[in-house]
Amino acid sequence: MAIRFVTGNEGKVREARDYLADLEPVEQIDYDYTEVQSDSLEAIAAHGAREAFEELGSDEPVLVDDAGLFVEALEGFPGPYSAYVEDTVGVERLWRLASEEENRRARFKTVLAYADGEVPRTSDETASEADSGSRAVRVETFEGSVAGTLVAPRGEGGFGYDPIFEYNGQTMAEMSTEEKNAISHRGRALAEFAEWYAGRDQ
Ligand code: ITT
Ligand code: NA
Repeated sequence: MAIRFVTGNEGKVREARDYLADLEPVEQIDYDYTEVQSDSLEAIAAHGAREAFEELGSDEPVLVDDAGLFVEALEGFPGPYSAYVEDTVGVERLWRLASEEENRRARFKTVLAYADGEVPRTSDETASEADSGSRAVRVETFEGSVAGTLVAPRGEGGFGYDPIFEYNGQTMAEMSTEEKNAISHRGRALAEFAEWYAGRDQ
């Protein structure tokens, strides 16, 4: 069964497809789930996955990915506001802000939230109760993070903040999708997810 990746970000889909190629096909779905106001990527992603699964109908599972760049010297800014900051001031100006600091360390984090309808029926629930009313939803979350250094923009690959995020001498925009997946926040979260997914319902 295909997994519906609910995101407007094609870069995320490319990475998930590359990573999950042997597991399941990944289909991109454009659905604007409510991004709850929260400092927690996990809360945002879990809420989004539940809502998308409920609203989109069909039994195909959904995946949501909420990510952020946390700059140490800027108290974790832009963190959960990373998409807003990229769209407004942009990556180049965030770099200029960070370049004023002696400490250039930063961390990328992502939370993948997966939702499907496979909830075991509880023992006190009758069959007719289970078949009527709202759908049961199971939500599982998977986290990944990577520590790196902010640098002046380099590289043409990747997306978003990749050109200013350096890991082991290379920016993530200088890496192939496979190289980035091997070390990135998303690659790590995808690894956790793939392991759980392969053993689910056993
Ligand atoms: P969706 O919410 O539709 O999935 P988005 O791009 O808005 O897409 P996020 O809110 O999770 O996604 O993204 C936070 C910001 O971080 C946004 O500006 C992304 O471009 C950026 N970002 C996310 N993952 C990244 C990665 O692996 N490398 C570089 N930048 C990334
Ligand atoms: Na977003």
